[in-house]
Order: sequence, then C-alpha cells, then structure tokens
Amino acid sequence: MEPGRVSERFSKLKGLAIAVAPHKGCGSSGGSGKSSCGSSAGSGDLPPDVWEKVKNHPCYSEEAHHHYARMHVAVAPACNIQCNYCNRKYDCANESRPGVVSERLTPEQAARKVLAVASEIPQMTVLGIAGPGDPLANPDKTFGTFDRVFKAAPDIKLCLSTNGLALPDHVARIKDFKVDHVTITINMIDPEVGARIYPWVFFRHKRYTGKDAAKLLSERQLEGLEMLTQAGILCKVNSVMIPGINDDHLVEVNKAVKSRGAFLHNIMPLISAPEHGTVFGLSGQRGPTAQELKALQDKCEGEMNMMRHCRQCRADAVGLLGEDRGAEFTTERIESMEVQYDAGKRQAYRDSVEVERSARRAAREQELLTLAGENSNRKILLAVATKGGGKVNEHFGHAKEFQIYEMSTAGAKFVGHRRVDLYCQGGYGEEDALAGVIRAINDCVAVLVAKIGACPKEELRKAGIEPIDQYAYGYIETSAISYYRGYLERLKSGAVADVERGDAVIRQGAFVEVGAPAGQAA
Ligand code: CLF
Ligand code: SF4
Repeated sequence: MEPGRVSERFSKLKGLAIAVAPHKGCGSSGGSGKSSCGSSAGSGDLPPDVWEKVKNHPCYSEEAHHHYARMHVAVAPACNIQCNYCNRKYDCANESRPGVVSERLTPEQAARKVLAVASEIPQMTVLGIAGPGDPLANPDKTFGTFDRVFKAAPDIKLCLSTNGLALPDHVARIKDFKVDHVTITINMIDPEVGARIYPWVFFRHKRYTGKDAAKLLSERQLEGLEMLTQAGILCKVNSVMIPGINDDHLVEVNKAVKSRGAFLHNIMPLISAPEHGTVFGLSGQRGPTAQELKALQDKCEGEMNMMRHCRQCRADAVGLLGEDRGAEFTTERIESMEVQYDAGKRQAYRDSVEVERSARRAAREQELLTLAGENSNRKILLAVATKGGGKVNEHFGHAKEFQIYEMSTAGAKFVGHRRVDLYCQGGYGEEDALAGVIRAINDCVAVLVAKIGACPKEELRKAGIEPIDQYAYGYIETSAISYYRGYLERLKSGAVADVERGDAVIRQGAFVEVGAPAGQAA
C-alpha cells in the first residue's frame, strides 16, 4: 500500500480520522460501557468468551492484577516514529516508564527467559512485547519470540503493544501467531494535535513530518484497530495525557476508539522530567496532577471500560504490576538455571486463585449489604498498602506504591495508584520520603496498612490523613467498605468534619530499587 492510502474498507471511514466517529455500541470485543474491567467487579456482565480472555490478564482486568503477573522481553530495539515524550536511550514510553533496558535479547534468549520465569513464578500468565522500540518495527524478532513461546508454553497469553504505524500490515500474522491482546498507543485523531506530539514518522522508506506525519499515523492506527477487532482480537488503547496538548482532545479519541471496537482505554499521565532528555522534558512540559488524570478518566468512563491500574512498566519488567523482579532473571543467571516448566504447578496456582476470588467476592457482597440503608452522596478516597492478593498486607514503611479506592454507597472502586519512595530505609524512617508519601496521597481521607510506626502515624494525622491498621491482612474492598461505613457514622455524629481534600502529586520517574545497579531504573 502506498503511503497515506487506506484500504477500501477503511476508505469508508476516511475523514473520521480527524472527526469524531459515531458510536456503534459494543461489539463482541467492545467495551460494555461499564467499568467491569476498570473496576474490581470480576466477570461483571462480560460475555464468557471475553471473560475467559481477560480473567488472568493483569492489564485487561483490574481484579486479575492482584493475582497475576506479566513479563516483557526486550527484543524490539528499533522504532519507526518519534514521540516527543521519548528519548531513544530509554524504554518505550508507550508501555514503560523512562528507564534503560538492562539487556536486549535475541528471540532464543527471550524464549528461554520466559520459560525460566514461568517455572519460578506461577503467577506469570502473560508475555508482552512492548519495546524498547516498537515491536512491529522489528517483526521478525517479535514473531520469532512469540512462535517459540507458543510452542513451548501454550498456557502463556501473548500480548503486544505498538504505536500502530505498521499494524495493518501485520494483523494476519498477529492472528496466526495466536496473539489475542494488542495495545495501540493513540494520543490523537486530529493531525493538528498530533503535529505537537510527533515530529516525524518513517513509513515505506520515506520520512513524513508535521501534520502529514500525524495524519498518516492516525489513519494507520485506526485502520489497524478496526482490523484487529474484526478479527476478534481484544484491543486496548493507551493514551498519554499531555496537559495543554491533548487533554481535552482525549475525550474525542475515546469516542473514536470505542466506535471501532476497542475493549479498554488506558489514559496514562505524561512522565516528563528534564533528566530523561526528551523534547517534552527539556521544554518543561508538565504531566497532569492526580485529580486532573482522574477527572479525565471519569469523563471517559461512561463511554467504555477504563484501565486505571497501569504502572507504565519497563520494556523488560517481570512480576506483578507494581513490582519488578527483572533483576532476578539476568541472561547470565538464566543460562545457569535448570529450567523445568511445570504446567501442573501453574494450573494449581490458577485453581487456587479461583478459590480465593470466590471468597473475596462473597466477603465483599456480604459487607456491601451493610451499606444498604445509607443514602449519603459523600465520596472519599482511601489509600491502601498492599503487596498483592487483594489484601491490606503491606507495612506503611515498605510500600513502594499505594492503591487508591473511591468509596461511595455503591462500594469500593479502584481509581488508581500512587508510586512513592520507600519511607523505611534500613530500619529508619526518612523524613523526606514521608513528605513525598503525604503529597502522593494528599487527596485521601485515610491510609489502610498492615502495620505502621508511631512517628509516621503522627505526621499523617497532622496532614489530615487517618492511619488505619485495624484491617491488617483483610480483603481490601471489605475493609474499605467497613471503614467507609464507620466514616459516615462519624460524619453524622459530628466526630469528623466533612472537609474536601486537596490535589495529589503523580510521581515523575521510576521507583529506584535500593541497591539497584546504576542504569536499572530511571
Ligand atoms: Fe505488557 Fe502492555 Fe501486554 Fe500488559 S503492560 S504489553 S498490556 S502485558 Fe500493562 Fe504495563 Fe500498563 Fe502496559 S501495566 S504499561 S498496560
Ligand atoms: Fe519511543 Fe515508543 Fe514513541 Fe517509538 S513509539 S518513539 S520507542 S515512545
């Protein structure tokens, strides 16, 4: 196909790339317009075939991310476009926070790494290829890896993230290789907006700049999305929220991608700091605040499922979202490992998760009944320290992030997470880190933790955030509902004042592992 030309089917849509497409409602792989995947509602009203695809995928189901892990292999170094939020020395900002990839792998090394991780981490259910460049600008490496993994470990779901420029040329191959989850990063459908995000794209031996580049990219992204959804492949759209450039426009993007069958929309904050050396970082372009991000996600939620638990992970991340065990699986270590892929052990883990899921759901439903007589409109945010399993099971001082729940009489709704620096370093509390934690959860009324020391308790109280450890090791939603019920009672009795909280800060850059070798994190 010549540059800028579109397929006959897509030509009917030509022009819609720069206009808002009418809503077509939900296709079989489309969003339900409810937040079943962006919430912890579990299967909700998803068709059984869709639930089967998402229930063990930590990115496509918020509920699954408490139990299941993903891994990325960095096999795709080249890219075919330039984004103003990307510095090629760093991970692809499509799917990863800025941070150098520790090692680039061949497809053979990557497949061995996948089997090694799968044999040690039964929670790992998904292999994603997300960089450090664009997977479809490196198709042989990408599909060579998928082919090897599919043959050796067919229970691992294959997942791909792309900027979409080359996507229409690869849809048939994506289907053949049984990749049933694809993410496209779509930041605009208006070339005027796109010209401020993409200085150039390189397509069929030619470089395009300005609005021509953005128009070509947008047409190819939307064409690829349509082709994938028609092929029955579940699609997620990632969008980077860039205040003053595409923030208002992302509502139009949301409508356009929903109308083309996208299943999930993930609006992520721009990560932009001068030290990343990106165009936006150097020009001082800011990212959104926590409340700006939430407001936009809320605005789009009526349209389709919103993902709010993305961790903007590295292109070589390993583990549950929010943790990175990549340093345990270096090429050197993997080569010396005896890899024993045990499908039975992995199935046993999945069975145990199903039991845990049922118990968690039943406990939540039971607790929800206690809110039945409440008619308050008061919504509050709670921060929760957790290390997985859907439980309040992390010490305040050990938390690298807090999960944020919005409480209302409808129950607990997951609305995001906030990365923080570790408060407790080598047994001692760091004052600066505590100030950072308070800034990150400043919009929350309370923080639920497994344990907390007297000193941070006092500082949190002074900042108007109630430290709560009475729900240690309980289910998050059940505990949060119980706290909220008590909060409403205290409001009624006048024991607490109804004060609106302020905004909170989204941390720029990656969590830096204490003692990590230089270059492991941004
Ligand atoms: Fe990786 Fe992306 Fe697949 Fe997930 S990540 S390729 S869909 S397996 Fe997930 Fe990471 Fe967010 Fe991506 S948390 S950056 S959305
Ligand atoms: Fe960077 Fe990814 Fe954009 Fe390519 S698509 S320029 S690797 S952020």
